[in-house]
Parts: sequence; C-alpha cells; structure tokens
Amino acid sequence: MTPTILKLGGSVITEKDRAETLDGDALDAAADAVAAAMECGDVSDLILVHGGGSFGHHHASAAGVTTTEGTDAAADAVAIHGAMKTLNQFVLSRLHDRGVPALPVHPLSAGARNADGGLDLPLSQAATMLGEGFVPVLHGDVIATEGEGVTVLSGDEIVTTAAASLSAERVGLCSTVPGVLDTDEEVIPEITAYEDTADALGGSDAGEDVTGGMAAKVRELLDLGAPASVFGPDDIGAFLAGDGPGTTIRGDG
Ligand code: IP8
Repeated sequence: MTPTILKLGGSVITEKDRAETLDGDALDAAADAVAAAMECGDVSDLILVHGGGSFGHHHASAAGVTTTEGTDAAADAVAIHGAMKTLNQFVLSRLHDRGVPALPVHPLSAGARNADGGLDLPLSQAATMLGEGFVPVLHGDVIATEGEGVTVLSGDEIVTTAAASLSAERVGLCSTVPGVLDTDEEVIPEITAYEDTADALGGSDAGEDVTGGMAAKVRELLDLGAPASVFGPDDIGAFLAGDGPGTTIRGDG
C-alpha cells in the first residue's frame, strides 16, 4: 500500500481572518473533487490532512503557543484542540455527504514530541483504516512535548511524518495560491533545492499562522522521500488524477 496524501490548507477551507469561520463553499468544492476522484478510481489509498486556518491558529495565537513555545495550561491546549476537532468534524461531514468513508485521527491522542523536537506519531490506525477502505483524516493539532507542556503540531509536519512512515507515493498540498510563487508572482514549476528559491520565498507573511508560511513548507517537503505538489484549490482533481499541477518539489530525502 503506497498511499497518496493530500493536505487541505487551513486557509483554503476557512475564512482566515474571522475566528472559527468555515469557508463552506471551498470545503464543498474540495470534498466534491475528492469524492469524484474516488468514484472514478483515480485514487484509492488516500490520507487527508487539514490545517488549522481560523480555528486552530486563532486559539494558538491567543494562548501564545507555537511549534516551539509550549503551554502547561490544559484549558488553552483543549481550546486549540477543540477548535481543530470542530473543523475536523466539518471536513468529515462534508465528505460523508458525498459518500467518502472518512474517519478522524486526532494527533494529540496518538503521538508526542521529544525534547529534541523529534515527532513520534504512530500511524498504525491510519494504515489499518486504509486497508479497511476508509479515508483517514488527520489535522494540525497540539501535541504533548517533553519539557514544553504542549506545542502546536502543524499539518505539514504530519504530512511529512506520514509520508515517511507509510511510504507515500505522492503528496499534495492544496494552498490558496496556485503553487510556490517567485517574486513576479509566477508559479515556480519545480524546486529541487531550497537555496534555488530562498530569495523568492522570503519569510512568512502568515499573520496569525503560528506554523509559518510557504518557506517553511518548502523546506519540509524537500526532505520527503516522495514528490510533492503545491497547488491551488482548482487543481485538487488534477492532482488526484495523477498530474503534477502547480509546483513540484523533489528533494533528495
Ligand atoms: O495550519 C496548525 O496546523 P497548520 C494547527 O497545518 C494549529 O499549520 C493547532 C494551529
């Protein structure tokens, strides 16, 4: 089993500037594309991951929790986790409406991060779900972290971890932009080394996004052992059909 992993960016499926607000039309369109691809057999072993958008990031930012700065306040951790579960429930129900057999996997209850930042995220439940014909749906979350209480776990880190441990064949990141853009706002078709695009990527313009913007994503994707595509919402169907829309990131990981 060599799964395809698709991440739906939080800013794609939520209204990023309004706390806990879904972009229902965008989520419907994404769910339509997933359902259509499964129906026509373009993809079978599919794992979905979604980001936090105005659900997780709003609460993480309010509590001052990031991927490295943790909290020992359980109520703050539960507020962030609860918001992510709410968003996850929206994703599941829109998929179920279209006959996609989606099941949730909540990282807070599954894994942990050690003091060196290393992530231990056992995914045998997701593998078994795939084998039984389900579509596991993971999400960015908070995670118990040695020496920090809980920290934020980004959906991108889940994608890279799952891609490695489940030997993913392909990885897709659906973002609000049609790919990784250069300084002229043109899509860079292929990236094989971070240095080649560092100037074009700059830092993060992510606002409340506590896990960083495109530069951080590119770095993580270059470490994958599988090709990754970064593309916009209109290209979910093309990606699931096997095309390489947007930017293809091919590291030596
Ligand atoms: O949007 C972050 O996930 P991301 C999740 O994939 C939280 O970075 C809890 C902020």
